[in-house]
Amino acid sequence: MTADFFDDFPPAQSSTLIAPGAALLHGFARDVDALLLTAFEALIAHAPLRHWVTPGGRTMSVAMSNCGLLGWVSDTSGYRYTARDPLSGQLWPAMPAVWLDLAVRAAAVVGYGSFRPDSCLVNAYGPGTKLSLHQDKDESDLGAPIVSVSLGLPAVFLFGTDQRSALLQRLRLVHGDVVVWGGASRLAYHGIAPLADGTHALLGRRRINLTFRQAS
Ligand code: MD3
Ligand code: FE
Repeated sequence: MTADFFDDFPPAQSSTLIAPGAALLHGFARDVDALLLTAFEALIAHAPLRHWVTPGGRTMSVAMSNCGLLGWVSDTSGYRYTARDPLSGQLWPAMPAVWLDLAVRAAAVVGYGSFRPDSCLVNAYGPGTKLSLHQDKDESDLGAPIVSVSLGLPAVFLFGTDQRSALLQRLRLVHGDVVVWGGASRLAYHGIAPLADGTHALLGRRRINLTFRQAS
């Protein structure tokens, strides 16, 4: 068996229903990974990755940036979406066409043909970085799904239900995986376990996650 065989496994089209309303599209982003990364480097040159402070006063271990009409920001006064990057005072960079196209195609595969994200939150993880259990509910239309794209090192994604106390499922997300979170999963509590160290061929010791949202 050669390495070439495994390069195409699992097939890009395969998908798994991981929770009611949540579909994992295995490797859906893999064939455009280099294009996604080129746009990522350009984006962070204009809106650098930074560590927000939570309303509780803790500095997040995930480094973040945004693109699109709105960006997700946090400080001691709360979480919100803003049109401008608080760091520079500039509008967030436009959403790269290759990113938008990928997110729209992924949502359409799962039945959200009218999904048009106006915001993309970029999350960067290094070894040990985690994202604590939370819900995403700062978006105005909770009927719209969120599309997430995983690149680089694998992560263990934790998710439950809309009840914080629910038992958590663990799911490994690898380079190129795309998840569409809609329906009953939209308000599920979720987080990322501390990232295991490793080296990814394209991204090195990093994991990048793109979450596409209809924020307004
Ligand atoms: C389920 N990001 O940015 S992506 C986030 O890998 C976030 O960086 C994680 O949670 C990351 O808010 C997880 C998967 C994800 C994103 C949004 C969701 C799952 C979700 C919203 C609702 C339910
Ligand atoms: Fe989230």
